[in-house]
Amino acid sequence: MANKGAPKNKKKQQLEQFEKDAKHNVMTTNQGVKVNDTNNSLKAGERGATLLEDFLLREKITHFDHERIPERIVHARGSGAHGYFELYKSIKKYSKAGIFTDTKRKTPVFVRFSTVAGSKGSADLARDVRGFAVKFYTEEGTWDLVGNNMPIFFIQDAMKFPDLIHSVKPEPNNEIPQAASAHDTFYDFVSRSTETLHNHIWVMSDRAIPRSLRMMEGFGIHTFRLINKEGESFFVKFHWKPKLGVHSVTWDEAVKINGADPDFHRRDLWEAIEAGHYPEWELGIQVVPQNDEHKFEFDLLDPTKLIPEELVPVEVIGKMTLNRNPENFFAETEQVAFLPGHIIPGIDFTNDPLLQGRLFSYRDTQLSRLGGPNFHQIPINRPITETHNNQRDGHMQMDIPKGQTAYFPNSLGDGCPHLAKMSEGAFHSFEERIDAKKVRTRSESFNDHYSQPALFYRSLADWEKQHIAEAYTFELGKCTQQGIKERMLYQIAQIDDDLAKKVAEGLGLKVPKNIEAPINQAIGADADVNKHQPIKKKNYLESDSALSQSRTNFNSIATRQIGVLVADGFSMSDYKEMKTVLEKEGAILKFIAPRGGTVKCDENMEHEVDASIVTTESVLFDAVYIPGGKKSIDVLKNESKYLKFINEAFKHCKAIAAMAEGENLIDETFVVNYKDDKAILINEKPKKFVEAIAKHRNWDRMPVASKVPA
Ligand code: HDE
Repeated sequence: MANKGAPKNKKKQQLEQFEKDAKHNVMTTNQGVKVNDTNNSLKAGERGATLLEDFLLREKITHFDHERIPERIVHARGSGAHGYFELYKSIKKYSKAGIFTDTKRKTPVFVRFSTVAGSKGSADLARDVRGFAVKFYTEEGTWDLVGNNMPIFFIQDAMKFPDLIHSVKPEPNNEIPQAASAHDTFYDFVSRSTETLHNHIWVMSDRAIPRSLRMMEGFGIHTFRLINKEGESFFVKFHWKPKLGVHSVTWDEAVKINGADPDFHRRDLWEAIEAGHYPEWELGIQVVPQNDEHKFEFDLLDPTKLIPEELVPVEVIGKMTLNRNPENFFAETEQVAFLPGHIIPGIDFTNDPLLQGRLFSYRDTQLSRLGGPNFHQIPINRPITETHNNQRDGHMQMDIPKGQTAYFPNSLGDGCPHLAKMSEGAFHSFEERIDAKKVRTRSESFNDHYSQPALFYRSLADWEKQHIAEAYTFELGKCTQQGIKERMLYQIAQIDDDLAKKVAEGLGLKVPKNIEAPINQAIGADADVNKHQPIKKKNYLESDSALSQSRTNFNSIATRQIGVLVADGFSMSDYKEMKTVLEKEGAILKFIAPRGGTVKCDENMEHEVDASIVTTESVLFDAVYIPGGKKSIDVLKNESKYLKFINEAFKHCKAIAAMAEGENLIDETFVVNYKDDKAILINEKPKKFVEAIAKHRNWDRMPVASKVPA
């Protein structure tokens, strides 16, 4: 089946080119010595021992022995892509950064998406936060915006990060569970650290199981500063808004996708880019003038708080497009080093205590991950600007610095490199006035731990709320300690009573009225307990519509995967009519037949099969289409895997369309009420199917769909 711009063609071209190039290349050692046997080691006689002298063997094996570098302690599992950023309009009133003032620029970027808790080889659909790290190679130096797909973080102070991560990682005695938060140590920590509850409820929401990396938002999380030419500072939060909208799968799908295709997100990103469906995000900013710092009910420096868009609207200022896959996963996606400390003139930090700690941690981690202080010389980490300074030597120095001087000031080297003037674009930190005592404490303005999780929950549609209740029930159901579950129930009740009751019912427990204090203290510490207790929930905003996925874009079916269920004898005219309309809208149709190879239509023509029913699963598709054709339907009706395919699509509230005899196949399944279901279309025009797919899911179906035993 010929899909427009299908990945296969490009791949073929690349392979041909590779073969062409390879014809001119002769195998050599790393010293350039030509090699004529890479299969046999050097031996003392045909059946004799291998000789130590064999430098070819030793070079090959030694290199292989050292192929792995330590995986990232967090965000180990990731997928990357190249692209560019374009500015729609200058924001020079806020920032002097070239990328924010020059609308003619196309700034190259490299993006790495990731899960947090799992190892490098873990499955993509773990319930987890997703990393969303962007490296902008700007003309004034590299800027890294190292964010997540949720607008807030779990903790308020960098000091707690190792505790948070140790609690969520596999438990140290048995290294279980992999890439999962549903276990005792995590909830022991969360239930005792109320600042985590906001990010935690986002993790219980559908945001933690995205349909695609291309369909999730990104956030810089911390409040940063923008600095204009006059040296004025504005507080700013950064947002990435996906053009395809924010969409997720259900938990039942996530669990199944992890088995059917653990690389689901990585493959989806790769294939979309190969097919020329370049993912796009708009960059938005929320700007708060310096003088408004204290006008909110929460502290701008507290990374567990978002600024509701109802209070400060997001101004869209530019767009990022990802249009090139890496050539080599290790060299680029694995070796890329993001540092929140990589900033450029026009942007600056705030005193957010989490951000401040990150400014230390990321450089430090690269030293052990990438082996030394020269990691900036690895091609993916090199800035596009020239670099000149007096730093020298170290592990894996790739450059050959010239000259006699490596110090400043000098006269022997003509004073080079000279210091840059402000007028030449030198970086100058914002001169924030500070007059304070040195203290090891936290500001009391950070103590509101319940208002924003409650705001998030209130802002969601009913189906999103139900998913959250199910997620809490699942996660806590996996804990073994009743004390932990009860402490969590108490905390959930501080967010929403009704939610806590639902979860308690699922756990077979009661919501406790009280729990033993203190919660946020190190047990046995002498610090002032009350100072760190969460304060009572406030209600400064009833809801914030930007928080609900029910308000996202539903205007496109581009890149949606449509499973077309066929066997020999399927109706070609039904298929063609649907294909023409769906492909025009950018969807991708895939033939799923009882076997691989080809399948014959009712006009006796052969068509390539994309997947045999035994190699694929319903959860890998966004919608199902069943063309008519009696012979075809008679075969499909008798194959339980097809019935399961349709049942699951129904259970997951997906659009299903059938033509003519296709209805008989639907009759064999658990699909019910389909005459009233807007996303079950029998003998309808393709346009209706397009509309139903664009809605992503028909959540109204949830009450009946949840009863389907698939
Ligand atoms: Fe990270 N984080 N983090 N983090 N983080 C790392 O750096 C750390 C935090 C985020 O694709 C590590 O190079 C500390 C917040 C992303 O390569 C490490 C603290 C946010 C990535 C590290 C935080 C993030 C990382 C591991 C608390 C969202 C992946 C490997 C102070 C704004 C980047 C590495 C990539 C990676 C430390 C908190 C996002 C260990 C100490 C908040 C997207 O340095």
